[in-house]
Amino acid sequence: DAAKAPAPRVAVVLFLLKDKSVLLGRRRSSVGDSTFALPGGHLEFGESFEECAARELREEAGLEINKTEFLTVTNNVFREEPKPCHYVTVFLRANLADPEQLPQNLEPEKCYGWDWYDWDQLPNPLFLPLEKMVKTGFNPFPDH
Ligand code: 8DG
Ligand code: MG
Ligand code: MG
Repeated sequence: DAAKAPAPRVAVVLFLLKDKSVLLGRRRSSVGDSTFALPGGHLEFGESFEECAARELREEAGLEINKTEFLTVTNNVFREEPKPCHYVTVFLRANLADPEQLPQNLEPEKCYGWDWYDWDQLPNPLFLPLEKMVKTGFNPFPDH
């Protein structure tokens, strides 16, 4: 019932673009366990979307980003999860500040590891919010 329902939260996630590929990690989480997802996390009090993305990329993968841009926002209700939750998910894109920099798995309790995946050969299964976007034909690349 409404009294017990948790409030929707804001998540910021990032398409980190490198050539024709994006950075994905396989989740270790009660929400979307084992699925491939973008780096990102919860918006903290007072942060801009860009600040949140930069912080999450540092915390999760040790990466510095630049040219961060807003892409879109989607509404994601996870009703069937053990702990149902609701996210308003803000999608940004960015580039690596240093194209030679390698992702590190700095939160191994939350992620099995980061890797680059060609946009035309994305892995399966994708985390549902990302899967939904891909199915609509969404493409995060600027020259698209
Ligand atoms: P934090 O404590 O670092 O803030 O959070 P986190 O541990 O990094 O949380 P997260 O699960 O990575 O991200 C928060 C929520 O964002 C996640 O539970 C659901 C939502 N979300 C989407 N799409 C994606 C996505 O592609 N990747 C990530 N990481 N989260 C996503 O709706
Ligand atoms: Mg995260
Ligand atoms: Mg995080």
